[in-house]
Amino acid sequence: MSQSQETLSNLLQETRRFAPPADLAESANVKADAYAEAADRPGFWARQAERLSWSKPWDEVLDWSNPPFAKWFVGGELNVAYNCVDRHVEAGNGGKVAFHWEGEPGDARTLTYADLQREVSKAANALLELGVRKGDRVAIYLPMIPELPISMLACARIGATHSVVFGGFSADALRTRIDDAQAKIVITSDGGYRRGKASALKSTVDEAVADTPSIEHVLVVRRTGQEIAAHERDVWWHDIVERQSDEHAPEPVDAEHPLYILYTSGTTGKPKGILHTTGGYLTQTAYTHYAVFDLKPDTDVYWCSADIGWVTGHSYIVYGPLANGATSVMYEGTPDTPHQGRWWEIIAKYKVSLFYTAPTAIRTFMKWGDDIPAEHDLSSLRVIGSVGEPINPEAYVWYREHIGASRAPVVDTWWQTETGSIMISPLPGVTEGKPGAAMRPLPGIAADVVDDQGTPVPNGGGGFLVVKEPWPSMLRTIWGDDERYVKTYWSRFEGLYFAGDGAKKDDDGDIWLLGRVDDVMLVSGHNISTTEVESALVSHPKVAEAAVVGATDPLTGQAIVSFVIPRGSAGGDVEGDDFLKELRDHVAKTLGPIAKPRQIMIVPELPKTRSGKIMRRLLRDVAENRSIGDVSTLADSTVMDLISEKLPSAKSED
Ligand code: 6R9
Repeated sequence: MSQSQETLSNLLQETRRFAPPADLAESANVKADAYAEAADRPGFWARQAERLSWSKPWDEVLDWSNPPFAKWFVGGELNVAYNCVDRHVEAGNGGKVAFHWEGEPGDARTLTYADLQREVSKAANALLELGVRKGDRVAIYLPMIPELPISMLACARIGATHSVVFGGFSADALRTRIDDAQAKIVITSDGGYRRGKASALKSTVDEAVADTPSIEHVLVVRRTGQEIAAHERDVWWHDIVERQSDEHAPEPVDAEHPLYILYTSGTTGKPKGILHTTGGYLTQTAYTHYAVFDLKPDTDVYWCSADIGWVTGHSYIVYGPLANGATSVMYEGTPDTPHQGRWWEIIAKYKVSLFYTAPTAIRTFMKWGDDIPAEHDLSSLRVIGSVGEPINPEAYVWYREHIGASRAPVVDTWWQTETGSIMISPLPGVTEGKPGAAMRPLPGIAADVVDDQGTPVPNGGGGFLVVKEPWPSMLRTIWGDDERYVKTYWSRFEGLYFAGDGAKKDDDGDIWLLGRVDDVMLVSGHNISTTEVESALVSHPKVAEAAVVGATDPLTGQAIVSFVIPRGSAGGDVEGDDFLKELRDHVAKTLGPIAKPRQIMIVPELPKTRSGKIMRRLLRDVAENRSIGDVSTLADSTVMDLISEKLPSAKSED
């Protein structure tokens, strides 16, 4: 973090506005009065908790007597699987589709709510037979197949706490997570399909559990049929789950019972096991999914393209949509298998109306070209969302035009693994959208932008994004480490949750996210956000993606170094001096001379985490001519070689 007392400079001016379509505004689930209705926050959340079925009502909405350790819906009892599955069957919706599942090779499965009830019950009975009990931890290391949500719900059904580990993580990463949570079993599969090939998972689990004393069994789903090494601790899913009774009475648990642990790597050090509990988490995921996507459960088809291994998948593929009785699409594979129009083909096939994806995917589609989505019928889409990184205004406008037919509102949703659900977002039937802005805290959420001293910045100012009041789906602690929880999130500013992100308020008081504060650059005494410079670069018609870092500079303290991927359609000489000068001038014109990059490197790819976030730390190593640091969390470890090969094309201003 920079040492400057100055807050973030507010450089980007964006004047485009997009009002909600009249029919959507008219019939929206949540209207403008929601903000005023939520002025009494606990009262508001108590009303939202009525969306769920409680087996025992709560006595108190919020206990905040021991901050930052919150208890929501104190004394209440419920079961998450009952709320996500059984109650919809009991209401007569057993025949309704919960998941249209699409495998990468082209196979498909349809699971109704009644199917889900039977499958989850059988899996719950199997877990019990394997000795899993309420309060035990279960590690889940599966590809995007139906057994993944089924396993999560089976855990919730018996009161076990799941820890889903993304299927792309290494044996080492899996082992540390199993050890930290002391998981009793791990659920995996022989393999999964990615980029047209069957890739192994079970062998990674074998390697991980060779040295994890807490693991008693490995439960294995057969997905690809590939060979696996057999061990005594292994149990095939089809052997044990299939012979179970398809009836199981869901076990009510306390509102604060641990639902899951999800590890987030943070920037350095040991991964943090973010703990989410039951009643508050399900209340806020259900409410936000209903409000932000304007879900009409009887007519909408919803698709979130995230992997369930990340929090977005937990909250907006599994828990929020199922609590709301939604019909969802779930897709196993990559967007370009077997061709670059696969996602749009899926949207047309299932007539998806609500779609949720990430800026990294949107920018990739921009790079591949407008003609690809244009070949598919996307007219069913009515709300399209974004999450994971700041969405550059140009990517927002492209998404709106080429995917949303210049009609569907874009909802840019800001939140974190730690917040559990969406915190800042437009409401699609209310908000006049601004490209690049997450806009306002949702009803019931108190977030603000503060300066170094924790004082709210005025409109037009930039600083640190904080949350000022507890919220129902907040993390409760870091698993096994209360002290680290307090230190990491609640000690930078007295009494405030600090999220690690920089943000600004525009002249209307709307919030724009500016990236992680660790990435902020200090140039000639000005704090400049990487996001704004990246957005300026992406606004050039020949640029598809850009990443920006600050590199030590004798003259200015730090200087701006950028890495640019040209659009597929760019044409001409995109490596030559003229083009680089054109880009530098474009940034100077858009943001002012202070933001002009010292150096621009044209690269074929950017280093990203497996959830698609740009890893600026590695680019800083390149920019400062250091040897490149830890690349173990990169999605594709060869990317740094591609970038290093390109280095001779780096041009600097003389
Ligand atoms: C849900 C998720 C959290 C971090 C967060 C921020 C960035 C997420 C964003 C966004 C700008 C948005 N982030 N959504 N930045 N605008 N709409 O991504 O969780 O993986 O824990 O990442 O992602 O930096 O702090 P997680």
